[in-house]
Amino acid sequence: MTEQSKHLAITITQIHSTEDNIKNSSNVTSSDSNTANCTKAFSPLTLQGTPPVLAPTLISTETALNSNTDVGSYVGSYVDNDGVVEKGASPKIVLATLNARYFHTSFGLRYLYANLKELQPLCEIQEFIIQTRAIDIVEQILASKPTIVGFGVYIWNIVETTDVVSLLKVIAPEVKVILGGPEVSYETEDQLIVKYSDYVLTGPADISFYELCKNILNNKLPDKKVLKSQPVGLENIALPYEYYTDEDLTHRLLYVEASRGCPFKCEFCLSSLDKTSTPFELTTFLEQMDILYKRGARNFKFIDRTFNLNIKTTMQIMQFFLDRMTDDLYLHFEVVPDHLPRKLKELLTQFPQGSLQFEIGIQTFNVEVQKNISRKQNNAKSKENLLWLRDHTLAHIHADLIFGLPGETFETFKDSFNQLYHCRPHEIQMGILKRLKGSPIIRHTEAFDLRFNPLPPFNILSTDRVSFATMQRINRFARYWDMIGNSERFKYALPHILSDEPFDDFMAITEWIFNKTGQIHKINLKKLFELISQSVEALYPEKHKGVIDKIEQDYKAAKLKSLFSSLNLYAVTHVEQAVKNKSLQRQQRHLS
Ligand code: B12
Ligand code: SF4
Repeated sequence: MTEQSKHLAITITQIHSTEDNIKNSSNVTSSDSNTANCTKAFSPLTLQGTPPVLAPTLISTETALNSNTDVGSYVGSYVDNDGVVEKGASPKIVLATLNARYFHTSFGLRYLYANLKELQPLCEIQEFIIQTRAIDIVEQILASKPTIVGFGVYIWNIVETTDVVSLLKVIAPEVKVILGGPEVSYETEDQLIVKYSDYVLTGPADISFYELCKNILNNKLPDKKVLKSQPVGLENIALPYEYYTDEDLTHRLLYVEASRGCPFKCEFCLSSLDKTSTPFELTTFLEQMDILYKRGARNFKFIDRTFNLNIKTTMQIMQFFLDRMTDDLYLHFEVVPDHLPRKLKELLTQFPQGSLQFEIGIQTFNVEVQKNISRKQNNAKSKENLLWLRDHTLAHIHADLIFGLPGETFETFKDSFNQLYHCRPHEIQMGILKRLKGSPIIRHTEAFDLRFNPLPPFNILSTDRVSFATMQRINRFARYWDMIGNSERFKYALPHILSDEPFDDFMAITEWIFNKTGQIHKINLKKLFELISQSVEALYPEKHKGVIDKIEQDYKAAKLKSLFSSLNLYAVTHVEQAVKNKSLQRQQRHLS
């Protein structure tokens, strides 16, 4: 933690993974709780003064409580476990979540924090990563002596957060635990984590979290455990951008959103439950972007579900960044491919190399499957635009497919992959369908015999048209494609290896490598070069000679230390030679 971030109300509490503290949730026997016990009723107040604009001027919890900031009637007395009364202590709210990796920031928690009004000085954000041991997370949270702890719960952290909450409630049962986030917003009552918690606040809780905390601190305890956030107009929500710390700006991904919601209805996606997409007020949004930019932010990830919905707004935002272009500015947008009007195209051609990444959901080109999942997509236009983006812009194109959708077969998926490959995106990410709680696709479970993993990430295991074995083959294909295709490590060789039917070719390579290694992870890069060469020699001997030069080109670009000539590039010859050597040895033994 930097010296500066220590003084911010947001503490990015990253207990970095070391061998000692990674996932070894030992049993807790400690009664060593230092958690405070609130003994006084509170009433709300208004925080004086205007909120700070830049993160470096944020009020730290300590500063707020020791300064003239009026948090008067929230200040009460606490009894710790030893019965010692801490006079003048204040209730504390900790907002915590476990991010997928350090690089990711929790945008949702920053919204809750931004909207806490007079309670904000009592609150602190603590972000962790899922690799950290639950017991260490609990220790860190309880060190802040919280009265309330709110957890952001998502598909990537449900298992680990359940561990954390269960431990926390054993050690400090008096701490009120509030859960929120998409993973606990649906099928709520059935979840183990919910049993351990005090309250669950479903849906976007920007304002409702504040209200619930206020009620708890005023001893007006809700009579229900599961509470629903009421819809709030975006104009009533305070924006969270000032709560990105300097550390976030330099080392982490900054999520931003110019709009919320999606008007489309793709059934595998939680955003299909939104009625429409609503924009944030553009001038205010751009002012915030400008502040971030002036503070040094250069890495912006827009999470708008469909960034190019309202072209006028899209263009204003893109022009805003184009006017501020630097070598290190990086913008990520999710776009629908069948909606790129001429004016927007013209603007896109002006962005330099490395500045734009487009994430483009294709999911499937199969019209029947698209119908099954209520996805509207103009396939011809999408393909035309993908090719146009590759030919006329320097944007990095990441395109998504989903395998396991209702009605999809091995053959139809193959066809989608081949079509997409010929559109030349830099990356094709093959996601496996997941059963997201609340997503409408669940209605197809019986009709298409969709069998999902009961444990996170709830991935599909088989359907009426795809066996488990086939699903595993595709999983391996996707994994190897990430290592070989998406990594661009074989950008010279791969186009010479794959034919007009790239799916079949790459599936053959996948199976050859898997049969030989039994591994889909931890294949070192030097070995991968050897395996590619050997698989081409075994599967497509006529291509091998021509491809070796290209593999050498890729090898040079990878800047690995060993010489290319030292690689073991021949499978068949080596196997044949080895067999010959063995029989020669046998003959010699026999003769001697
Ligand atoms: C960033 C992101 C990620 C990041 C992780 C970020 C991190 N912090 O570590 C990465 C890229 C790793 C990721 C991965 C995946 N993600 Co994702 N991701 C998102 C994304 C784009 C943005 C999240 C966000 O900031 N939203 C904006 C804020 C304002 O909304 P929010 O986070 O939901 O927070 C609000 C409420 O949930 C609530 N809330 C949040 N926290 C708390 C806490 C309390 C106490 C309370 C009361 C309320 C509350 O109030 C907040 C303010 O309104 C969303 C889509 C979206 N636009 O939301 C998908 C989304 C969250 N992801 C989703 C999915 C499906 C996945 C994947 C499974 C996709 C895949 N590969 O197949 C993987 C996970 C893989 C795994 N290991 O399990 C789903 C949700 C699934 C779920 N039930 O959690 C979403 C909603 C996409 C969708 N539309 O379907 N993802
Ligand atoms: S997949 Fe994309 S377009 Fe479809 S509902 Fe989800 S966010 Fe909207």
